[in-house]
Amino acid sequence: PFLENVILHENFLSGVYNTTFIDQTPELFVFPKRKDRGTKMLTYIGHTTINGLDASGKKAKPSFSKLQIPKFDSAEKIPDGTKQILDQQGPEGLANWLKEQKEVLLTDTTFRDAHQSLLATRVRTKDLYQIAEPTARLLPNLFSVEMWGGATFDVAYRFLKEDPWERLLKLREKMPNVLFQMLLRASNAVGYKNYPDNLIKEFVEKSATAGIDVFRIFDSLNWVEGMQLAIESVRENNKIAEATMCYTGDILDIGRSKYDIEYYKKLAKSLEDSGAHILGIKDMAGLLKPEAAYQLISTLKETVDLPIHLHTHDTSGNGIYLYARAIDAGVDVVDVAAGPMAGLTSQPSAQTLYHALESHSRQPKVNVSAYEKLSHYWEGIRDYYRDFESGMKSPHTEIYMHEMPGGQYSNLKQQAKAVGLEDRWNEVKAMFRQVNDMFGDIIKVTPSSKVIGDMTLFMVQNNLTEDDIYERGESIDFPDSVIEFAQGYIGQPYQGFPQELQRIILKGKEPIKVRPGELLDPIDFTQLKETLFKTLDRQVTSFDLISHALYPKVFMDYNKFYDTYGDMSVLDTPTFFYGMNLGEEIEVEIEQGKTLIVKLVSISEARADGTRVIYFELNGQTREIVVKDES
Ligand code: 3PY
Ligand code: ZN
Repeated sequence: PFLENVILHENFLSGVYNTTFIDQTPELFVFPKRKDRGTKMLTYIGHTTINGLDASGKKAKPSFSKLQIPKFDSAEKIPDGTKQILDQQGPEGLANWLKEQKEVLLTDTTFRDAHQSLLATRVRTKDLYQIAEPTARLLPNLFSVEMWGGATFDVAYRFLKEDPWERLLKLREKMPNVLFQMLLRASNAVGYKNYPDNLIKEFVEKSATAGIDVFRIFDSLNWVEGMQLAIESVRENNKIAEATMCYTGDILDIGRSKYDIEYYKKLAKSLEDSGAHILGIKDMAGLLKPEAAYQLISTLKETVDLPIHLHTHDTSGNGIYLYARAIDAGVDVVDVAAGPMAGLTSQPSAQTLYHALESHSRQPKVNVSAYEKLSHYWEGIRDYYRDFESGMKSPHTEIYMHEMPGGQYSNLKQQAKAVGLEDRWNEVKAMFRQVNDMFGDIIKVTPSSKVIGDMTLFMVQNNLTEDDIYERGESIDFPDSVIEFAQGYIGQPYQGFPQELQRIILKGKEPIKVRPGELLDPIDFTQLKETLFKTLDRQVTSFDLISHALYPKVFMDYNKFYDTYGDMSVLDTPTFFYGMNLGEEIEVEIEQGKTLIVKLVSISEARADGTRVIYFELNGQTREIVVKDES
């Protein structure tokens, strides 16, 4: 600290120093004390109390009802489930078992896609952890729990200030019986761009070690070449490769022939040939209509010899009906969420589907009253995250026109608002579809959906029409993601790029034709480990290395937060988001058996330098924390 004090001192920085500098500058010998855990935590609570989360402005902490966690006898053994079948029979054995089941099976997405699509991915590990064991005990007949991947990885670091690997490890411990499933964006892993091959392999291997069993692998352009490496890596780890096709368009619309039933048949066949154990169908926007679901599943059942797993979003309100038709056609597994976390941009409700299939021969074997018990818990949790709701209140059938994925709708709306286009949202939706058509009608899912979204906002904001792009395109600077897409850096679209538009966007740059991963230098993990060890000044795990390789800045920012405040995943969610109210007392279990009692006693007026003093009691002892009021 002495050297740091010297080189950061303003006189030293401005060159005003000589041999008397040290004698005359006693503050060089004042070293910041390493703060203890309690002080760090109070600093976070104080900061959030005064400034709100991310300096978003202080909001009073609402009062929430007590969470309803189902009780169970912990001495009783957790019933076996699909995880034991995989462990005993391997992925092929599991796939065969699946094909033999008469009833349809369920994947519960409450821990991942449901909150990604309804609550901007904000549900914290603590809230998942405390319901994990009750879920394992009450729903042992699930096919799988989708609980990782997609946007949950970066959002955990970025906004929740927690480690996604820890989430996986902790949940695995509490749910030893049901398969854990993740969403893997093939060569984009859990990111928004292509990564080097060795990073993808390493990511798959470590995810498998940490507890993932089923990898739902998709490519954002349905480009099978871009998925092969991920499929092979999953197979090498003896886990389940659910190779997935993304559904777009409408096979019932004969006027729109690009993605017809033949397209999906060929795609299914090549996914089977690539080594899939399960065929996934990912209807990320909820465009699959009931009759289309029936035709698609019946046809694919005849085309491939794989179990079929269907995923949809209930945005239009047609989710249950399309599942019912898919179930008639023989689909093996469908994705649902617990009632309070279902519907609209999320998955259809598990309980609704159960009741809809009353006296149907394929009604799922789940305990519906157990689902209701778990739903009491989720009702409370959803309320915790009320600030992250999208505002969609009723079924949204316009989805069939604009085709935005469930997870993107609220996001793009926020982005539009941020650039002053809130009142032009209807125009934005229409433009989204128009841009899709200009780009040759592409598959839209992370990250290709982001390309369309970026171009849409760019055009609406700059009042550009399609004609403007062709007439004045040479002088237009397109968004980076659009240029990267036209260069082939997120893969090759089916039937290629529209050439004229590609030429205008690239302005002489050469597009690539190969897999981007082939061109990227491998990550040097040994070197990275040394560098990180030095900068973080702690032991570096292989999970840290992967996270840094995927998201260098996000990962380093998270570590900085951790150094300043410590592990804030221990706080209850209302305190994490809102801080504390005056006079309030909370308990924080900072490690097993070690609980701190925190009371917020008083807050001073802002002082001349804009700071406030906050008086807490920590286990009965007064503590003062100084926080800058950023309002
Ligand atoms: C993701 O990639 O995160 C998705 O959920 C895409 O639908
Ligand atoms: Zn989804």
